[in-house]
Amino acid sequence: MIQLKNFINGEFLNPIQNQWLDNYNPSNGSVYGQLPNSCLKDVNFAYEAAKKAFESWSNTPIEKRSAILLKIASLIDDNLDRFAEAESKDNGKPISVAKRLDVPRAASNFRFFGHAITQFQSESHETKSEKTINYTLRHPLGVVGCISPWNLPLYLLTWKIAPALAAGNCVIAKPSEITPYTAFLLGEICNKAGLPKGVLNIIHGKGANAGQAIIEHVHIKAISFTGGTETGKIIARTAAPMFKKLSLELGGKNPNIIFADCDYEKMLISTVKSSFSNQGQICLCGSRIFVEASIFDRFKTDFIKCVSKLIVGPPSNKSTQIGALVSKAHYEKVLSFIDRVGSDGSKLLYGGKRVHVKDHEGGYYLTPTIVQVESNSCQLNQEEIFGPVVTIMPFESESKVLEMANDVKYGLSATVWTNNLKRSLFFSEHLECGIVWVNTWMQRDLRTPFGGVKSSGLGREGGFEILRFFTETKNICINYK
Ligand code: TXE
Repeated sequence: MIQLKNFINGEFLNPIQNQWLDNYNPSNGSVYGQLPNSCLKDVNFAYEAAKKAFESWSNTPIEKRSAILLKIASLIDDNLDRFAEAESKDNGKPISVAKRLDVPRAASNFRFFGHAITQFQSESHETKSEKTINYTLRHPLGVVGCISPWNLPLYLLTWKIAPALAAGNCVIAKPSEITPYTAFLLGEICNKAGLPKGVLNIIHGKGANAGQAIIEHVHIKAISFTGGTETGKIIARTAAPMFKKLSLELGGKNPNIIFADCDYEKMLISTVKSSFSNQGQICLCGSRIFVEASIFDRFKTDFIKCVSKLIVGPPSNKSTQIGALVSKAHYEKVLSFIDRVGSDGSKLLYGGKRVHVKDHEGGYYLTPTIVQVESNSCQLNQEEIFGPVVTIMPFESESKVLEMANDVKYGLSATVWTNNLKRSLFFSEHLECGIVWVNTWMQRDLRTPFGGVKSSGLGREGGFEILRFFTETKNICINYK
């Protein structure tokens, strides 16, 4: 049994009330470890450590802060296999995905913000006629909270922690209780890299206890959160009256719009990825596929053919392309959506079945699933399933597909496949979302703003946007007449 601990003030500690949660391996449904079920007392203890560390960390020269972040990045690289194995075991994702995507990206997050902070500037504005010069200072906020989900555990945790630390803040982080393992390993790396004690504190436990204690803490100045929209609402309700800064990256129900004039082969390969990568458990997955009517039948045949070749299997197998879903509860949620197929005119085209994997009988495996729907207003098109389930439907006109793409409460990302420049510019302008990909999917440049509109969230992460979020702006006006 692996027993994880909280990381507070550079030390690995048991939860104060000595309460523990089981940690499950979704590839076979077994309990393989325990994690702290932390409470308000643990959060308060972490806050005291963070508060004490703040004075020194916020005054540490940028070059030194940057060097420590770069060191963390290279230590993550050095421990690629260890991190990837932990991530795959905890989350059920194929080990190949953890090695290729999750862990390298966690290292990139630290590397990127280690460099970005050295280039982060403030502005000055001179008004000659008035003889004034204004300049802007950007101070770190103090102690901030970072709360992350289970789908890309280390990747999303570090996407928040790295900029917060780079900007000179101290952090209390809470990874998802469903996937805590790599966050635990990160503590050790931070000590090795020379991150001073108390600058980063990692608390494990349930959202309703440890998470809620972080968002309710009067002196925690900002909350950066990625997770479900319903949790986002709770966080907003709690933190907004306290005037905390909030960055919320929530759910998505992203359209993937395919026009007949696209580069067909490229689109097909990418659409398989955008539908089923990470078992469809990425907020950016294109779960509503709209196909121009003239190529709908051809697409349907080819898409089913490609998807049927995807290998569902144990995450530890190198050849596995679709691993296990993250937890029993999530598996059941996804299955409940599949159970509704047919009730509203929708038709199961492929998959929709539990997969029994030899020697992993208790695991949460599902065939990638394709459903043809009649209307965009059906539940399958309106609710976030967050699993390996996509819908497809044909469209006749640009105006109709744009209307359907936008007719959903979410607005995170969209993909458009076309070789018509005017059309791609038109859709890029009119799609209601924070990110549009034209003729590609999930190509990420860490300098770009990342986030959504409507129920997909509030604020932007990435690049200088998140460094602005993690700093307080003060303007100074000097009259030099
Ligand atoms: O996420 P939660 P869940 C979507 C997806 C999924 C649904 C629910 O549709 O089915 O959300 O997933 C912490 N105060 N996404 O329930 O609960 C929690 O401990 C403070 C989309 O697993 O939102 C965890 O660390 N924190 C998404 C984190 O919030 C609280 C990724 C996320 O968990 C809290 C994951 C509280 N009151 C799920 N309650 C994306 N946008 O990528 C929970 N938490």
